[in-house]
Amino acid sequence: RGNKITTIMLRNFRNGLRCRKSIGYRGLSHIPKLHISSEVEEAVKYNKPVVSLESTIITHGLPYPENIAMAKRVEEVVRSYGAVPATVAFIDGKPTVGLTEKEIEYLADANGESRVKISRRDIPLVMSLNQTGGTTIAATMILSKLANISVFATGGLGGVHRHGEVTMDVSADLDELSKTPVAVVCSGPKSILDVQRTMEYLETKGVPVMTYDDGDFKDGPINIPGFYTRDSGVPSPYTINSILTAAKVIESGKSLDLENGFLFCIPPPVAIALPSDFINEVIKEAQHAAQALNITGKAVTPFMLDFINTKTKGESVSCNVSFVLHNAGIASQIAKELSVLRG
Ligand code: PSU
Ligand code: MN
Repeated sequence: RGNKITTIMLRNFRNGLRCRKSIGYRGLSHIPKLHISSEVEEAVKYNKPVVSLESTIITHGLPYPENIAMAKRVEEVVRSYGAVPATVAFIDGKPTVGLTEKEIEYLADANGESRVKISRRDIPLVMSLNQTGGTTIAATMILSKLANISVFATGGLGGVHRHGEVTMDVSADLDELSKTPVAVVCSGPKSILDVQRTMEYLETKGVPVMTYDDGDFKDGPINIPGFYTRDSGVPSPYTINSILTAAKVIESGKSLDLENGFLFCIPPPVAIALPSDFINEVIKEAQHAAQALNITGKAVTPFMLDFINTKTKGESVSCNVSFVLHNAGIASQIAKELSVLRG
């Protein structure tokens, strides 16, 4: 009897070994690898200007079909400036830098399938489960860095939410800016957030925040834009008035291997900015609705944006699209200036 048990134990032990070996081998070969499109890879290799673009705005920030139109137009804008666009996302688990048009359509038109909102913490799960989704600013910065892309354009930054000192809802975008050397060109944190605390947090984390002076500000100190509006009421730590300065800031950080990113806030052009009183009222309503419905965590921003879109009868969405296109133009110019500096 003893012998029989020993034989069984031995067999189980051998099976276990075999099993573990095969799981290890198959497991590794099934982990999706980083994919960089050949166009983007070439451009980076030969120091041509490249601008990366996020995709949570496609999957969760804008409604269909405006999302798909925006995703294509923003790439055209980047190209019109002579830079190469690199839209970033996870496609069936694969981290992808430089989506094809088909991939953009697949991402934007979910057709009832779920699309994940992917920030830093979500990445390993999305890869292991072969999920498809849009990358937040944080996740887009991570993949941009892996692809050696220095400049990234988008609409609104995540930040410290209102009452964040109680809820601790602070976007992972802010921590990413402290540890990943990519320049984010955006319209500032949306005024659905606590802009003052967002700035405090970024200061603590060592992130340079600069507002671009487009020449249309009245006299006086320049404030951070409030995304929909030119003025959030919160002072901007720095103001820059040239593309060259922006490029020099990025290169200065790189020359000392500072690991942090950079935040360039581009005020919305005067002609398309929304009046503060109007939008602030809508934001307050959106916030009350979110609280009443107990919306928390990563669902907060998409909920608020959707609510604001309905309340403004689509005006917030068309503003959002215009700002992204405008920011992409400025980011492309910064990327071009960087190529010259590095040339
Ligand atoms: N703010 C917007 N539109 C957006 C986002 C933020 O006005 O689409 C997206 C961006 O991708 C940003 C992310 O990185 O939401 C932040 O989400 P969270 O607060 O859950 O980190
Ligand atoms: Mn959050």
